[in-house]
Amino acid sequence: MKAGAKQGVIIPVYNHGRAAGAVVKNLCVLGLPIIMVDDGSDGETKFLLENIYAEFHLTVPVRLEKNSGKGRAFFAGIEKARELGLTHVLQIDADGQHDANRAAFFLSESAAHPDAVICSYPEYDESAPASRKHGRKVANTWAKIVTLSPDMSEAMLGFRVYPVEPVYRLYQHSRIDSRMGFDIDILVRLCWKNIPLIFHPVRVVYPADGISHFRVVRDNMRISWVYTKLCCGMLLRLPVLLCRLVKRRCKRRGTKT
Ligand SMILES: Nc1nc2c(ncn2[C@@H]2O[C@H](COP(=O)(O)OP(=O)(O)OP(=O)(O)O)[C@@H](O)[C@H]2O)c(=O)[nH]1
Ligand SMILES: [Mg+2]
Repeated sequence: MKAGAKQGVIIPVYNHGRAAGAVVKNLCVLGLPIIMVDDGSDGETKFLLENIYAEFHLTVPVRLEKNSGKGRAFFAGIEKARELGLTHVLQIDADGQHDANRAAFFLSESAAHPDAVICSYPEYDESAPASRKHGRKVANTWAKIVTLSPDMSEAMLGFRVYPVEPVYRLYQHSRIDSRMGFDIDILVRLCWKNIPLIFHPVRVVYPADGISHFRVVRDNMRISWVYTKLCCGMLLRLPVLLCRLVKRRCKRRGTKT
């Protein structure tokens, strides 16, 4: 890791108290601070989280009294990360769907490429619902369009390592979606800022007893609204994005513009 780099983890938690314990346990081997943002969860999760905080001393609790959405919860985690002096954070869901064993590799990639966001794309098993797989394809096609970046292979999966400062600055200047459109919105905007994105696979499972808060109609409408705004943003940035695309193509062909 580069001198001065300090890594940690952010877990936004909304009513995933039962699954969160195993996630934290798996991450403890990293020996890093684990910021857990309780996004106004119910009494049961609140109680289970108290037990987790007592058992795992690397956890750093943050509580939002009112449920505010994953994006808002993540930003509360970023504010705490800055307070702790962290420079890079791994974002991982609390529901145990992401393979936490990949965390060490993603963090080592971040240490090797500290300016980049280390992003993931999912490797599903048969437990993944077809509707979610299909929805993801559509969303990712739009992500390529609004960034004009063929490299933008996956915009929805919230298993990533972010450099803290660029993300914090982005929140100061942009209105990033506070709910289910958050993972897309933040990545597209970081890509617009020319922050490098590096993608690696991560296994994603959908356990039969898993709790998902994703509501197909409501959240797909939300995501469509986020993309509508991002399309407008893309049109405003079109000259810059086109220049970048041409430069990248030329570089790949080994010619100079
Ligand atoms: N949905 C939702 N999740 C939140 C919220 N606040 C924090 N989270 C956390 O964000 C993560 C993703 O939530 P999920 O409900 O699993 O949504 P998802 O992973 O996009 O949807 P699935 O693919 O169906 O599991 C989990 O760690 C939640 O606990 C919130 O207000 N709504
Ligand atoms: Mg989930």
